[in-house]
Amino acid sequence: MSVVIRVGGMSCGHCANAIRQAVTPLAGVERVDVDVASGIVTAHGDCDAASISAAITRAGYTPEGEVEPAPRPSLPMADSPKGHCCCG
Ligand SMILES: [Cu+2]
Repeated sequence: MSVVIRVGGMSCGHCANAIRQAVTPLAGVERVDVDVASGIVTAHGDCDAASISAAITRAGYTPEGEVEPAPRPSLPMADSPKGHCCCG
């Protein structure tokens, strides 16, 4: 069982690390994948979307809702989104 959440505000590897560190300690989470390019955070394990969203919010990012854990087409690299970034 995985939880896949779209997250706004991520723009670099530091953002990915911040989210990974926020979500990994949660109960039931075994592994966290962060895809900055497509703005997708996947938490693997027996975990729930609400607590993961809360942790993402605490880390300073914006959970934008759960998405289906389906394989996705590779997206072209978008311009770096403006907005929150831990490293400016
Ligand atoms: Cu960043």
